[in-house]
Amino acid sequence: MPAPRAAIRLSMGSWYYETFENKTRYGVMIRDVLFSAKSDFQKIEILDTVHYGPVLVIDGIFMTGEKEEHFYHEMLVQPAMTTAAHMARVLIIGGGDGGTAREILRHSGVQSVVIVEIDPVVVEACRAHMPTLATAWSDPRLELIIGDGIAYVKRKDVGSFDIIFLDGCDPVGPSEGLFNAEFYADCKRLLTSDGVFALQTGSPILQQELFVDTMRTLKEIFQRVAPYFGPAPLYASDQWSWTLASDRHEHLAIVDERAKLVEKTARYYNRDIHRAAFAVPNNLKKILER
Ligand code: SPD
Repeated sequence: MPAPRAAIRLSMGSWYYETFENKTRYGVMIRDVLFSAKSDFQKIEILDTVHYGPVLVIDGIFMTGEKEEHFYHEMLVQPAMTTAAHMARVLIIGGGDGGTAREILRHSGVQSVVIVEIDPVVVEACRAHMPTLATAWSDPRLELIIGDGIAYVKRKDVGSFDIIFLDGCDPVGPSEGLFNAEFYADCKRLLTSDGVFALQTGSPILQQELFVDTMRTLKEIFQRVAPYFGPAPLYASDQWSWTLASDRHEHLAIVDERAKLVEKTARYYNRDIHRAAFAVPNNLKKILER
């Protein structure tokens, strides 16, 4: 559980700190508070910060910032999109800020994207205050369902999607049930036989136990589990991980035409980054081989 946060009055010139699992602290200088509300699920704030511009904070944890979100969203999405056998039907669980949908909808091969977000306040606040993430909402291929992703994956038909993205928070509060075998097995059931599941798998430094447990759980369900790594400046320890899980997908078989299209506008992703990101550091290799 994250440490309880003392109530602080935020204003121009205040420092705002994320205390991460009572282990580390990272702070940003604030210019303004653009939005602050308590929804049925969580506390949602959008802070205008000096370095990162508008930053979405949920229950005191940094989620995404306009001037750094490309690292996370490009890396969650593009390794799967540039290598998947098929991409017509895509599902996003979470992702109410819109960044993941924006990255997916760069690809003309996508026919439909369903986004299942539990909290409408996240969607409304980000649409109003983080416009660079909100460009996908007017795309007719995108359908927003406000609801519980865990319940959604239980009731959908087998083989409904080519790719599923899990774009959740840390495994506390409403996101807790998104980090377990039952949920992963439901996602696998929804995928076509050559489909791919892409998810954020936390900090390999500060959440090493969570990372290793997630790899082991995914391996019980999927034949192929390929973690990869990259920067996420607002997240604890900066180094972040994502994972592609599947039965048949080739995570390094990049389709050049798709990658070239992404490279025209991407701020971080390119084919060299893609290949390098799947290199597993020695300390993790040893733990994962045990
Ligand atoms: N420690 C924060 C992890 C949050 C990961 N998801 C962010 C959602 C961005 N779309």
